[in-house]
Amino acid sequence: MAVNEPLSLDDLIAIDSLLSEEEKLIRASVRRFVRERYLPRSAELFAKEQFPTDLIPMIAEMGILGGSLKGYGCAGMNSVEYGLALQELEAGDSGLRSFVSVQGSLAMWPIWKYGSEEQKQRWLPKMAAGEIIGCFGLTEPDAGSDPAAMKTRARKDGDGYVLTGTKMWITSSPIAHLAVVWAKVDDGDASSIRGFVVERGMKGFETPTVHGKMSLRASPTGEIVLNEVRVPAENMLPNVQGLKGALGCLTQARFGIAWGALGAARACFESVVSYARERVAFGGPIAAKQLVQQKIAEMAMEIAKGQIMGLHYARLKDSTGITPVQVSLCKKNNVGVALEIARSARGILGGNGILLEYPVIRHMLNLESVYTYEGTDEVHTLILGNALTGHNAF
Ligand code: TGC
Ligand code: FAD
Repeated sequence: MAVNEPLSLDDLIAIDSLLSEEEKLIRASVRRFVRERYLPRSAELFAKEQFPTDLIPMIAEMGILGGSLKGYGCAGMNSVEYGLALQELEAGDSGLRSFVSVQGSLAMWPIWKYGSEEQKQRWLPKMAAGEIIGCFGLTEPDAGSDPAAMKTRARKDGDGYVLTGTKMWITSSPIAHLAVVWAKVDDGDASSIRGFVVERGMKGFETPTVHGKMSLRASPTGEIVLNEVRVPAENMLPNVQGLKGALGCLTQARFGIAWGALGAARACFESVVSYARERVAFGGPIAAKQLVQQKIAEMAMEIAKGQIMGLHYARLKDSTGITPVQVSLCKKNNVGVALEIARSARGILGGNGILLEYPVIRHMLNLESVYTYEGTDEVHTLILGNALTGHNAF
């Protein structure tokens, strides 16, 4: 029987007709960067738990650090351009995308949104250029899904604050020059929470690395230990108070993750289609077996639905705006399907599926973190449940 050339995912989804030339250009340049600069090293970086800091200048040059922000040396991309860039990065590795998400949405965005003009001028241009690396400290050893329960305290002291506490699971903290840290002021409740820019070199600030992760191994994860760190008042973000400050940053980052995760899913899909066309069992390529085709068809279907959802909400974000609940829908759906796709692809590769030689197990393990961070799958389910029923089930 004749064997045809396979239809590409891009052609199936046919999203290009809905994209501008600039959007396609950004996608192409990030895709090229990932293929040429990241993928040849991806397995080794994962195996050795290394983040490629040497690539930071090139990432900055593409305009993706704080890419969706306007002014202060940032590229001012629209949400589709930014989403496509993150998707291409995550087709390389979730750790690469995480680095960019944290820098842009969790470290630069709060300074851009809640900071004084002086703070913006001081930090943002250098962060966009990749000369200053930031991280975001919200989670604590005993407060992850429920950040309102944080124990970190900022005690008012003269014209500054003294910060004490421990933040856990902090992406990029081991390599960061500054940390946006959220703390309750004095003995206040969640309504007293403020954001502080804590700089490396401040006495009592340490960022020990978390070792032994089996996921996001190419992303440097650490703690932030604050031992009576004196932070001047001019390092406090003046324009927000309460948990909504930190949660506002998460809304930005979650949106990017919803796009990014589909990049990892696409990489798994492409790997598995080419493998299935070559791998022979019972006298023929496994691509010709109905059960394998069912899995491949379902993968493509879920990626297509996720892409269309992402595109819709990105356009909406740039026109009328989107709500945190809509962002939860996107994050939960796209990360959930990406993880299922990676697991299914792993199965199609058989024994080879557990080798780092193929990208699938790396993506699968990475997506386990993506499923948990930025609001676990359950947290987003309950956010949606609350919105749709009016009953808070937390
Ligand atoms: P709740 O009473 O619901 O809200 C407190 C205030 O915040 C407002 N708000 C939001 N604002 C902006 N964006 C959102 N997504 C918001 N969600 C809530 C809300 O309107 C309220 O404002 P106001 O003016 O009335 O004070 O707060 P709650 O304590 O009941 O918690 C709600 C819950 C559970 C949904 C929230 O705590 C939550 O999302 N938990 C998950 C925590 C989380 O996602 N952590 C992520 C840490 S960072 C990370 O993982 C980085 S990974 C690295 C990478 O990105 O690659
Ligand atoms: P918990 O909150 O203890 O949750 C444990 C389980 O209980 C989960 O399945 C959860 O869904 C479930 N659960 C909790 N509450 C409920 C409920 N009410 N109903 C039903 N189920 C519930 N944080 C940062 O601040 N900055 C970072 O840069 C950062 N980077 C990270 C990088 C990695 C690799 C990882 C793994 C995490 C990172 N995090 C970061 C932390 C991440 O956001 C938290 O792990 C996440 O929010 C979950 O918190 P937790 O791990 O404490 O789990």
